[in-house]
Amino acid sequence: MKIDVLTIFPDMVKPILGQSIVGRAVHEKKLEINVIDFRDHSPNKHKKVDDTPYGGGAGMVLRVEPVVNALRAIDGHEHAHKIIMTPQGKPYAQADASRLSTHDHLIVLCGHYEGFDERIRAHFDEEISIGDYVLTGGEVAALVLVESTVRLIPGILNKDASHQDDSFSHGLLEYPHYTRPREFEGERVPEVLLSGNHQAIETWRKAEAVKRTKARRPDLFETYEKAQKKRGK
Ligand code: 6GU
Repeated sequence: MKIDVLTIFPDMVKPILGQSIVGRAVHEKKLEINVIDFRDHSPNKHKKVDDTPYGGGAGMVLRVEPVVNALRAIDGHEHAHKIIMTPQGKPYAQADASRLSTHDHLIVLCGHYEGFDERIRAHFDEEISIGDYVLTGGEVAALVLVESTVRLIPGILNKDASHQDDSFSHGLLEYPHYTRPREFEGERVPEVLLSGNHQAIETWRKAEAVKRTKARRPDLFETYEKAQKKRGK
């Protein structure tokens, strides 16, 4: 997969993408990430990318030319899936990460300022928000999108199966995990996990996942139950 991130703050995203699973995937050439400063594509001699809004009002608006020029300079941009990060976008969820992980080429625009010129929208395929709160720009949101998407590409995680158990992938939160020591300050690891009985362990983990989801995320639990009923369980 190739991902191009369009931003005016490349240093907000570059160092993060060099770390951990994403960094390793890039290093192993399983993934190509380019961080593009679209300020370099401003037609303005001062490289300005924003301007005051027509009709007046507070704040600045991102101009259309730097963004569209930067977009057109990307190799293969015609066939790429193009996304704008904005609080006005579709609320992001695991199913979106899964869907995006199947694309060969993503282009991700980080929005900024009070807003962007409305004519930018027509050049992109979808708009995504990572939640109902306001960030100063789309950079952190783009990192969320990239990290959650990249880890789902086959061959990127250590074990191919390690995201099969993820919270959300089956509609349940994950079961509790334990490692050594067996006892810490009087708190013991549940006996069943030491039993070596794989059937009993699986049953316990499933029950704990259900209990935890019911308590913490009744919204997810309701969706899960409905899906189970539909499947005749
Ligand atoms: Cl994608 N951008 C900004 N600026 N704020 C957000 C967001 C995106 N998602 C949630 N809040």
